Amino acid sequence: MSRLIIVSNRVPALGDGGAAAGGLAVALHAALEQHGGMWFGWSGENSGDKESDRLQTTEVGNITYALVDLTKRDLEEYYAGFANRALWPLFHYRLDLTDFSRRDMAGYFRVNRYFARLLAPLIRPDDIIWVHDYHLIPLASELRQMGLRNRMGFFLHIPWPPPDVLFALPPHETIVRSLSSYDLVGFQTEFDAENFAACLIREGFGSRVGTQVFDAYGRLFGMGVFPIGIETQTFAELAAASTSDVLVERMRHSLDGMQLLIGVDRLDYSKGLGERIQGFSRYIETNPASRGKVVYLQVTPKSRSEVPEYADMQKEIAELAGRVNGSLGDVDWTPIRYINRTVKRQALAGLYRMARAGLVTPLRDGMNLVAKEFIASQDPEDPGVLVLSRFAGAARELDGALLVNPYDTEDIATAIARAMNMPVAERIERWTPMFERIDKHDVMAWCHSFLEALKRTRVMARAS
Ligand code: GDG
Repeated sequence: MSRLIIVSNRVPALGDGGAAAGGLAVALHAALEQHGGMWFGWSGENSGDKESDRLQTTEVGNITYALVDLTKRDLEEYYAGFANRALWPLFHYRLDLTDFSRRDMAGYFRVNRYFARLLAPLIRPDDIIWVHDYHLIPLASELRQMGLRNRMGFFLHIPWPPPDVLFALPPHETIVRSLSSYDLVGFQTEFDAENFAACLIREGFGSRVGTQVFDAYGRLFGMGVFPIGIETQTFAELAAASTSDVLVERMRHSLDGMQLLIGVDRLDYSKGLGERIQGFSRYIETNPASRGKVVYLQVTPKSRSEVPEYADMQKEIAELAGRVNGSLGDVDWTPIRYINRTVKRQALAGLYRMARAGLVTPLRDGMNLVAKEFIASQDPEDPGVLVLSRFAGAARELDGALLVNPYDTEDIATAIARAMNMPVAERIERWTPMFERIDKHDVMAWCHSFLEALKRTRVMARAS
C-alpha cells in the first residue's frame, strides 16, 4: 500500500494519537497508522532570525513526524500576514478586513517553497500526499516544479468565496492556478465547490470537462465535496460519562435550576460573537419571564492574538458581555458567563449536554464542528436545541436545527425563545435524524472518503 503524507501548518502533539488536538487529528492519525507515512508541518517554534534547513524527525510506530521551525519574519509574513490577514478574512467574505501586502504575499510563497524543498527529498514515488488548508495552497505546485509526480490532494477547511470577492485579491489567479496542480481539491459544501468552479470558469482560467473534473493550465484535476465530521461516538460517550466531571458538576450546582445556553468558539470575528450576545440580550429584553431563569455560557479561548484585529476583538467582546451583564443582570443573576480559557473535552461534552440550547451563529464558517459536537453530546431522551447560522457549512446537513440569519439579532432572539419553549417531543424529533447523520458521516468516514476519492481521481481524470 502507498504511504500517506499529511501536510498541515500545525502538527498535533506527537504520540498521543492526536487525542489532545481533537477529532481531525485523531482521524488523520488513524489514516496514517493504516497506511504508514509521515506528518509534515511547522513545529510551532519561532527560530527568531536564525534560518535553518533542519528537519526535526521523530518516529512513532509506522509514522514519521517531520517538523520545521520558522523564522520570525516567516511567521509575520506567511502566517500572521498573508494567511491570517488576507486569505482568512477574504475567504470568509470579509473584504473590509482583508489586508493585502506584497511583502506578506512573497513571504507566503517563499515559505511554501521552503516547505516543498524540505519535503521533496522525503517523498517516495508512490506516496500519496494530502495537504490541508489555506496556509499551503501553493505546496503542490512547488512540489510539481521540483519534479514530483505523486498523487496530491488538497482539502480546504474554510469557505471558498464567490468570484467577485476572490477577484479582489491581487494574486487571485496564482491562488486558483496553484490549486490546479493537485489531483483532487476538496471543499466542505456544494456552495464552496460551486464558487470555486465559478472563479475558474468566469475568468477563463479553465473549463469543466466532467461533473467533477476541470481542465486548467494544461492539467486535468478533480474537485469534490467532503463535509467534515467529528468523533460522534466519542463525544456521545464523553457526554454521557460527564456527570463525574468536577467542572460539569460545579456548573450544574451553580445553575441551581436555571436553564443553560452555550456557545463555544475560538475568539474570531467570523464566529459572530457580538451579534450573538446582542441576540441573547434582545431575547432577555423581550422575554421578561426569562430574567433570573437562564444563563448563557460562552467559552471562548483566545486565538491569533498576534493579529491586531483579534486583539481588538478580545476587548470589544469582553466589554459587550460586561455591558449586557451590567444593564440586565441583578445582584443574584449574571446572565452571561464569558470565559476566555480552554475547557477540557470531557467537560465541554458535559456542558453541551447540560444546555437547553447551543448557539452556533457564525457570520461565515467552513463547517463548524461545535454544531456537530453539540448534537453528539445530547441526551437522546431530553435533547437540547441547536440554534445554527444559515452561513455555517453545518447548516447544509443539520436540518433539524433552528436556522438563523446571524446578522439579525431579532432572528437570534426569536430562535432562542423558541428553543427554550420547545416541547420535548419536538426536540427529539429534530435531534434524532441529525444525530443519525453525524454518526454515519463521522470524521473517520470523512477521512476515508477523501482518500478513496484521491486514489480514484487520476484514473477518472484521464478517462474524461
Ligand atoms: C476550521 C474552520 C471547520 C473550542 N474551544 C474549546 C475547544 N474548542 C474546539 C471545538 C471544536 C474546535 O475547537 C473548533 O472548530 P470549528 O469547526 O468550530 O472552527 P475552526 O477552528 O475555525 O476550524 C471550520 C474546521 O476547521 C474543521 O474543518 O469546521 O469551519 O473554520 O472542535 O470543540 N475544545 C476544547 N476546549 C475549548 O475550550 N477542548
